[in-house]
Amino acid sequence: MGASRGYASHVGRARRAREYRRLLQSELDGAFASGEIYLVYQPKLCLRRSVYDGVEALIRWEHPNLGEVDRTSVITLAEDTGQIHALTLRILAKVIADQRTLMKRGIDLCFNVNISGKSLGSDAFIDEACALVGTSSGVIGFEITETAFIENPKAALANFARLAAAGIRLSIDDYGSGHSSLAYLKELPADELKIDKLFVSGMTSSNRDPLIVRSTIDLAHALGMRVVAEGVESQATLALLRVMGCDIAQGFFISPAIRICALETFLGDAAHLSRLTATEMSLTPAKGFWLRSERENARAAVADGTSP
Ligand code: G
Ligand code: MN
Repeated sequence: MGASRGYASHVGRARRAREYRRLLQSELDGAFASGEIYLVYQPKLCLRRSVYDGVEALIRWEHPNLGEVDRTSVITLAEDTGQIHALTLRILAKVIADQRTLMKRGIDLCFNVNISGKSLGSDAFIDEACALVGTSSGVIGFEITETAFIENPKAALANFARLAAAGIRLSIDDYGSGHSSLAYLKELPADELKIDKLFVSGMTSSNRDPLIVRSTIDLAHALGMRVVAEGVESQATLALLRVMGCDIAQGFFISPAIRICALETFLGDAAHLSRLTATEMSLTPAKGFWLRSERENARAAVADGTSP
């Protein structure tokens, strides 16, 4: 009896999930046009020059009946239905228009767009994307995860090189969380490596995360890439990233993703920027602790008599 009720509720859930997908799929195109789907921008802070040097565009879908639709499900759905290329091109066109609006007001920022692995594999998508970027007034960046190279590495690599040749700034997104491979780092002409928030958000409460972040910063620098830490949620993490020589920080501590109208106000908030870039940020334990390996710290603790 219990088993059959369990089965029935499973079937019910699966049916509801299918209906939900069908509903969203049929509404996806119209939702962008009507403004239910809109873009928000998350600022990136340059730690060397103490300025904002770019923003990442993210989509939001506020459905009138379903509420906020999870961003990842929208992307997965669009990938499954083949709508992803058209959706990304619409996002890109809107980003270029928003960038031009800010440019007219004297704000020159690099605007980043997330590109699905499916789109990286499509020559037709790359043609259209390059043509659109050719109409932009500033620097456009594409963020691409390493998983984009798994299905058809040859086509993805060739298209990645085409994007680089078109002057698009390329970032390897969510580094370390998926199928990270040093072989890709060796091959890809990327400008930027974005360390996944998985390693960054717990950096000052874990022993290993700061070591992984520090080594990744060194690795990326050795390969000539700038490093962005994603998921910076505290002052201590920001201070530690600066000590480690990280180039750029992004995360809720700096700002969540905000609408274009709020972005201009945010960028003009000098008091917030000076709090974020204050050189005297506190770091506990002291900086040396975070720059040493676990073994060196254990040895130092024995020498100081502070070892348990
Ligand atoms: O895959 P990608 O790294 O592009 O995704 C960015 C996502 O990370 C967005 O959904 C955004 O809301 C989320 N995000 C941005 N900053 C932070 C942060 O400081 N902490 C956490 N947990 N999530 C964040
Ligand atoms: Mn991204």
